[in-house]
Amino acid sequence: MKEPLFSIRMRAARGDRHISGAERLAGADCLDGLAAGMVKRALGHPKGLPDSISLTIEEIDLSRLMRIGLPDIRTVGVDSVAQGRNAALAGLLRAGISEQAARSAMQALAGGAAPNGESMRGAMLVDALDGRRLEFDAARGVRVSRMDLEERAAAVLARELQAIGLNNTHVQEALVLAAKVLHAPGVLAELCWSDDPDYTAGYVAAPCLGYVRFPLLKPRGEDRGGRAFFLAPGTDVTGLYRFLEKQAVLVDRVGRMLPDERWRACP
Ligand code: PML
Ligand code: MG
Repeated sequence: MKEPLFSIRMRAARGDRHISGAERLAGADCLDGLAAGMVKRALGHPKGLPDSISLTIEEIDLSRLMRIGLPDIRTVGVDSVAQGRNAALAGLLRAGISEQAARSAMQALAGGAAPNGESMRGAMLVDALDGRRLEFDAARGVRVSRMDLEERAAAVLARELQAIGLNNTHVQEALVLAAKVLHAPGVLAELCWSDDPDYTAGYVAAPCLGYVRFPLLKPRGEDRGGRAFFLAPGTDVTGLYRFLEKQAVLVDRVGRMLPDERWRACP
C-alpha cells in the first residue's frame, strides 16, 4: 500500500434502515476505484435500494497504525438454525460468556436489536456477565472502522479460502473485522450473523477459539442480524468506542485454516 494511507468507508441506508457498509485502507492511487466499487455495492444490495450513500475518505496517522494477525478459522457443521444457534451458544460459553448474557444477545439479534425491531447499524455491546446492553445509542451501536488486509496477506487469504470454497467478501471482511475486535481492550468474544437476507452464516470469535463459523445461524430470507461484542465487566466503554472506530489497523498475517468440526449441543 502506497503512503500516505487513507481510510475509505461507505454507509448506505434507506431512512432508518441500514442497507450496507464497507471499510478499506488504501493509497491515494486506489481511492477512485474503491469509491466506485463501494457505490456499486450499495446500489446492488439484496436489502434494497438505499436513499442515501455516504462515502468518507480520511488520511490516517501512520505513526499510530497497528499491525495484527487474523484468527484461526474453522467451520462447525450444523443441519438447522436451531442446531447452529445451540452450537454458537456452546462457543460463547466456552469463551467464558455467561449463559444469561449469551442468550439475551442472541434473542436481541434474532428479534432486531435496534429499538424499532430492525437490525442495528453497528454492533451491540453486552456485559459478558449480566447481559446488560452498554452501547450509547441502541440504533447505531458501535461501528468497527479503519481496518483492512495488507496486500500480501490478502493474496494468501484469498488462496487459502479458495481451497476450502469460502473465498467470498462476507468471509474476508468478517475475518478482518473479527481480528480487530479480538484485539480491542475488554472484548471477550464476538457473536455475528449476517443481516443480508441471502446469507445465513455467522460466527463466534474469541481469543481461545479463533473464528468459528456456523453455516446456518438464521433462516434464508431473514434480514435481522448483526453483531454483539461481549465485554469484561468494568470495561471502559468510551475507550473501547475510540479503539473500534478510530484506531487504524492493518492485518498483515493470516491465521490457520483448521479442519471442519461438529460440536455437541448444549444440554
Ligand atoms: C456479513 O457479511 O453480513 C457477516 C457475515 C458473517 C459470516 C461470514 C462467514 O461466512 O464466515
Ligand atoms: Mg450486511
